[in-house]
Amino acid sequence: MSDIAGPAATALASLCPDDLIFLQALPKAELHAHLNGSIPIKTILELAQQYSPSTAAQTTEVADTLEKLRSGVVFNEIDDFFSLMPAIYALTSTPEAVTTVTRAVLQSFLNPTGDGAESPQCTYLELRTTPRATTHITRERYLTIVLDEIEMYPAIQAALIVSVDRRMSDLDLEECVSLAIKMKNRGRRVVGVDVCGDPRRGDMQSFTRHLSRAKGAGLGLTVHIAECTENTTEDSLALLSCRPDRLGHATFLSDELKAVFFEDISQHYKPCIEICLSSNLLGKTAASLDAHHIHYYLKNDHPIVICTDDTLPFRTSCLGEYSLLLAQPPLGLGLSRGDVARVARMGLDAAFLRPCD
Ligand code: 6MZ
Repeated sequence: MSDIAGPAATALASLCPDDLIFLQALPKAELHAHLNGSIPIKTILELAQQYSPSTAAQTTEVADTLEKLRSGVVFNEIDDFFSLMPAIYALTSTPEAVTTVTRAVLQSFLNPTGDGAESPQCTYLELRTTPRATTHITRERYLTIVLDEIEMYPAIQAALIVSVDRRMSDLDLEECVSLAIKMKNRGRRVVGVDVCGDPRRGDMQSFTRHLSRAKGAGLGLTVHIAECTENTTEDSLALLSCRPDRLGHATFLSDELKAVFFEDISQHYKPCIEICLSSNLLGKTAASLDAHHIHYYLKNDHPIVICTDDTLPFRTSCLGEYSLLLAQPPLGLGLSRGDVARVARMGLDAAFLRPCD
């Protein structure tokens, strides 16, 4: 079996063989996966062997991060996640490394898993990444490299979402959104824009004109929203004012906002919610499966899609996340196979590039 651990692995291990076969055969869309958070551990360790750090501090940071990733990161606060990124970025800053990680991530999602099943983790992948300029590459080159790898797969299998980070300046946002639009207009497989990054940072009001421009250019829009308790109503309102097609997490979206936006049928607004169960459980934004906001969306027949977020630190897989739906409580939600199939269908329907278009 693949190298997953934690709640997803426990749920997976509890399934009977028939349930496992059912889940493996189920067509699934992975619509919320961050490229640099989804690097297979084997690949990141290989990159570390070729890495020549420029300072002693960098050597220590990379070694510490790799040790955490190897043994299982303990998440007590949000910084336990975001502090992993500098070392991962240090290892993935050259064009060659970007090619290597993109290829490895695509293979891990789209090629047969090698666990005895012929099926890949998912049938369709919208991979997202933040265009990153380093001393070795420009943002445009970064995106070109990622797209070159994505486009090795048929359009029905893989596409790119360009992420912008909540910490970005107006100028950086302008550049990233322009690049996304330019690539799309050139026929490259960019299908959407995402807002991600440390949820405690940034002024989302100043993002809206950029996000609206992306939407106006025909790109899908998804935003991380109400991911932590520090996110204010104003923050969520600014993001919702752009009417994103999908919402990432939406963990702490207030009942009031849900009622105004989703339950008022005159709004005609049902953005698909990207649900990342292991990420929320391990990151401690959800106290338990029982307390998870997925219940609200299931009860209200609101579209959701089941996603992995960052398979590297959260040590999960698409199969693992779907196991959390099917496994009996307390290991999983105990949904029926019919309901799990219905959830998977909702995910496929929420893709920016409809796999069956
Ligand atoms: C917010 C997240 C995230 O873009 O370099 N990222 N942003 N919440 C999350 N939940 C845990 N997980 C990942 O991938 C890494 C970047 O994705 C965002 C962060 O900005 C992180 O730096 P890329 O491919």
